[in-house]
Order: sequence, then C-alpha cells, then structure tokens
Amino acid sequence: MSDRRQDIVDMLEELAELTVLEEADPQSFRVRAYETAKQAVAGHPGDVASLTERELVKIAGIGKSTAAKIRELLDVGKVEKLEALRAKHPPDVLALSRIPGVGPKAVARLRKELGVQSVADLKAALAAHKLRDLKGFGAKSEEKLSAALERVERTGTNARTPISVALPLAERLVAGIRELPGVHAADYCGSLRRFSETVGDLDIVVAAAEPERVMEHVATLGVVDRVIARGETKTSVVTRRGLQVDVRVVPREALGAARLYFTGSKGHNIKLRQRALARGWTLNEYALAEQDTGKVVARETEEEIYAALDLAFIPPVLREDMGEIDLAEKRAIPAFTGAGDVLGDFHVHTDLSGDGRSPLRDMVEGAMARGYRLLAITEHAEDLALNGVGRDALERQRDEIRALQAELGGRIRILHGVELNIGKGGELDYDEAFRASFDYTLASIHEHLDLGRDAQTARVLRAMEDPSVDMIGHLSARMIGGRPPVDLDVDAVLDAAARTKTALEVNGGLPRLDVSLDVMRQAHGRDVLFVLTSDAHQVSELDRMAHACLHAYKGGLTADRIVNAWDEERFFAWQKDRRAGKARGGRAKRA
Ligand code: DGT
Ligand code: CA
Ligand code: CA
Ligand code: ZN
Repeated sequence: MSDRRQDIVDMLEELAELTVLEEADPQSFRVRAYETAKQAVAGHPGDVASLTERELVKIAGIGKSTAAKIRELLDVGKVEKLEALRAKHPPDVLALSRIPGVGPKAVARLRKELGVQSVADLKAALAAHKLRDLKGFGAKSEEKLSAALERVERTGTNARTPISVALPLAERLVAGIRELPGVHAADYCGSLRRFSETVGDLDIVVAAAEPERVMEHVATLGVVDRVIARGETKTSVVTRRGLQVDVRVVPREALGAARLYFTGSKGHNIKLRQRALARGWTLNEYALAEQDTGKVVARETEEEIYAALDLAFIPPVLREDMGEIDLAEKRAIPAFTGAGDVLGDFHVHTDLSGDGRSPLRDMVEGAMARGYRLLAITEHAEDLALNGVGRDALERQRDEIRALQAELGGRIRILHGVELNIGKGGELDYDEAFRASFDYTLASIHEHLDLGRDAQTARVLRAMEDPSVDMIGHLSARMIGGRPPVDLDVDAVLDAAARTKTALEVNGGLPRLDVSLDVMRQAHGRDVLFVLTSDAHQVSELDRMAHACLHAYKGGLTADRIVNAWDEERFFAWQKDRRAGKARGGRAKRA
C-alpha cells in the first residue's frame, strides 16, 4: 500500500519541523538528517514499508536512528520521539513559528522569557511593548513583528494553507476514504480542485452507501487535532497543522451537483445559478431542477449539468468567474496542454547538483517513460555556494551525456543545459564562451532576495540581455506560504521578455508555482513566451510537470505561447532566432 510511504514521509516532515523548534536551529544535523531521509523515502523506487531496519539503512540518506523510527511507525503505529515533540511543541506554537520573520530561536526566547505560546499571546505581548527590552529583540524588531503580524491578519496568509501542503494531504485523504466499504466516489473539491495557490480549507465530497462509516473514519484520522462538527453526512475536522477539512457524504445520484457546487468558485456558482433561473430552473448542491415542479433536469455528473445549461464543460481550474462562462457559451474554452502534450522538460537536476538525488541515467529513463522527445539536464551553476557545479564536472557530464545519447539513439534527445545564477548585479556564472556552449540555459535568482525594486528588476533585465540565456527560472523566487516574492517591476520584465524573446519558466514545484497566476495574467495579450518545467531533483518529481500544466492553464496560457508545446523544429527555430537576435545586441540594447 503506497499510502504507507506517505505516512513515513509525513512523519519525517513533522519530525524535521518540530526538531527545528526543539533545537532552535533549522540547519541542525538532526533536522537535515530527517529532511534527507524524507527525500530518500519519497524517491525510493521500491516498497519502503516492506524493508527491514537493516535494509532501510542501506538506502542512501537514511541513517540508523531514522531507520528505527520508520520501523517503529510501521510496526507500532506511532513514534515515541514524535509524540514527545508534539507534546512539547503544540500546534499553537507551530503556528507562531510560521509567521514570516519569526525564527525558531525567537520562538524559544518568546516562550522562555515571556510565556508566549500562541499567535494571540504574541499579539498581546507586542501591544504591551514587552519585546522592547527583551534581549535579542528591541524596538526595531517589535516594529517588524507588528508589521508581519498585521500582514498575516490582513492577507490571511497564515490562515490559508499552501497548495504544497494541501494537495498531498487531500490526495491521501481521498485515497483512504475510497478504500472504505460502500464508497462509490471520493474527491476533493473547493479551491484545491481549482488549483489555487493557497486554500482556506479542504472540501471533500463522497458518495457512499453508509455515511456513518465515512464520518467515523474522518473523525478518527491520525492527522486530526480536533473534530469541530460531526453530523450524519458532514464532518469537519482540523488537522494538527491547522487545516480545516470538511467532508460531506451525498447520494450517489446527486454527485455531479454536489461536486459542482462545492468546487465553486462562489462567483462561478452564482453565474450558473442565474443561468438556471433564466430557464425556469434552480441549481443547488442537490440538483438542477425545474423551479415549479421540482423535477430533476440533471444532477448525476457535472458534464450533464453544463450541457443542460447549454454550456461546454468548464474544467475546474477555470471556474473563477473570469469570463469562462462566456467562453463556454461560445464553445471557445481553450485547449488544455497536459504533461502528455509537451515536447519535454527543460529544468531538471541530477545527483551532480548538491541537492539532486537521482543519477543522470534514471532521469533520462524517467523522461522517456513520460514520452518526452527532449530533456534538458540543468545542474546548478558554480556560483551557487551550496549546490553549484564547477566547469570541469560539467564538461565530464557533457561527455557522459554524449555517450548515453549514442547508446539511446533517436529515442530521446538529451540537451546539456545549465541553471545559471543571476548575480547581485545581473552577472552570470563562468565565461561567455562556456555559457554559449550549452544546449539550453536558464538563469534564476537564488540569492539577494531583499534588493529594492529597481535593483532587483535591473539584474533580471541584464540576465535577459545575455545571449546565452534562453529562459528565466522561477522569476519571483517565492515559496508559497513561506518566502514572499522578490520585488520586481513585472511590467518591465514582461517587456524585456517579449523584446529579447527570453522565455519565462512556469515552474511546477508546488512550493513555487512560479511565475505566479498574476504574472501570467499580466502577460496576457503580450508576446511573452513560457516554458513548462518540473524543476525535478529526483525521478518522481518529473511528475510535477502536471502541476505546471494546470497552473499555466489556470493562468490563461495557450499552446501558442508555450514553447515546449510546439514541435521540435519550431522550438529550435525560436532558440536560434533568440540567441542570434541578442548576440547582435543593437536593437535590444537601444530599446
Ligand atoms: P477557500 O476554501 O477559501 O480556499 O475557497 P473555496 O472556494 O474552497 O471556498 P469554501 O471552502 O468556502 O466553499 C467551497 C465551495 O462551496 C465554494 O467554492 C463554492 C461553494 N459555496 C460556499 N459558499 C457558497 C455560497 O454562499 N454561495 C454559493 N453559490 N456557493 C458557495
Ligand atoms: Ca475550501
Ligand atoms: Ca469549506
Ligand atoms: Zn533548479
């Protein structure tokens, strides 16, 4: 049962998170050990749950004590160490540590010196100016924290959960519910099904013969911190991480109406209901029905309901009340570019990068298994202190790629690429000739995230002017729910991207989803090109291409602007044209 792998991953993640608080150090040996082990378990090709402790230790990245904890979880059902950490650092304290700017050391001091155990406590302590005289804080940090707290409250940042946390949890919850006897269907709906960057809560809709079984299952899940409502067909719980989950059981024949209603968005639902009313019908979570007689018009599937309303089916990610109903009426819903439609992946690391996990051959085979024609291997370039790769090692990799290519023949074409670092002033790694020798390059911001808007924009623009840069990676460097985006003049960046024909990456890593929806929407109607990528650091992460596809579709990108949705000929023509145009300099520089 692959669910147990996820159980292990969850445990290691929680251990890492709580150990950060315990040791007041995000980079401690133990924290890194848990994180490395988590990656190793997630990426291990076999059935991890069937391995003995001794076999577990043989997996690179899993140490002795971690292996013991994995077996403890599998054999006993819980881990003593984790239980102890949970008792010491309850969810309220964890929430405190998630406020931007509040590190684990600050949390430890706030607890010790002021007895602050929750966000509410911190707010009170700030109001009473108790931090002013506290060692390690002072008036300045009091001001900063007040601002951070205010921002959290205003934007609801901390109340909302990033998709990187919500999606794996939701997938696991519905998989668990589907295994219950009598369950016909279970799906997550709400903002998560619409692939929103953050979610307020999870909405799970289930069709089942015995609702009580589902209610009992949900209320007693291991991830549940408390049950806030429990009825015959609806249960709401809050997870340890503070995410609310609403689970509703509906009759099988009304599944379509329920999924439609609970997927939303609210604005989309309202427009649909108006459309129903105009036809003398009502639409709610039970059915599309005649207003006078109550006779059901459609309810079993979403498709039937849209068809009855004389609309083309509207994919969930587009249901944001942003003009999609007009498009559906005109049968003009744009085509979706899925992971099966792209030419290949153009941002992929191997274990040569410090943070990569799978060897070259495995990544290439993974790409072939996904039907890709092209694969760009793009290690971190040398200026990245922790994980960068020097020129010699890259030259050896180039030979390795040539040999592998010869062996594989025409089954896939491997491009030797690189992920350059955009320096503080826009300078790039290596020298011009070496950069130009790569088959594909992206340039990304990894450091100096705090620069002011002008300086930040200038460095990105300068990187775009470099003849060797095909694409800008994860433009904003944000981590959804963690790190805010860098401050950029997006308008100027989009202009430069169009002018220099430099593509912008749509990075499918869930913490990133970068460029953001906002940037894609701002690019609408401009000649800006995009490339969908996984930014995989191990084989299983190649599947993040699917996230990039959904995110791009939601952002309104169509195939004509997605470079890797084109055929090979057009792709290489774009690259050649772009590199030549920029090498000539002239036009770009003057503009
Ligand atoms: P979230 O949870 O804030 O990320 O966003 P949603 O869209 O998941 O919103 P949520 O959980 O409050 O409700 C789930 C869906 O239920 C929502 O997308 C549409 C539907 N819904 C909720 N309240 C209303 C309402 O007052 N009117 C209508 N028409 N639909 C509603
Ligand atoms: Ca929701
Ligand atoms: Ca909800
Ligand atoms: Zn990367």
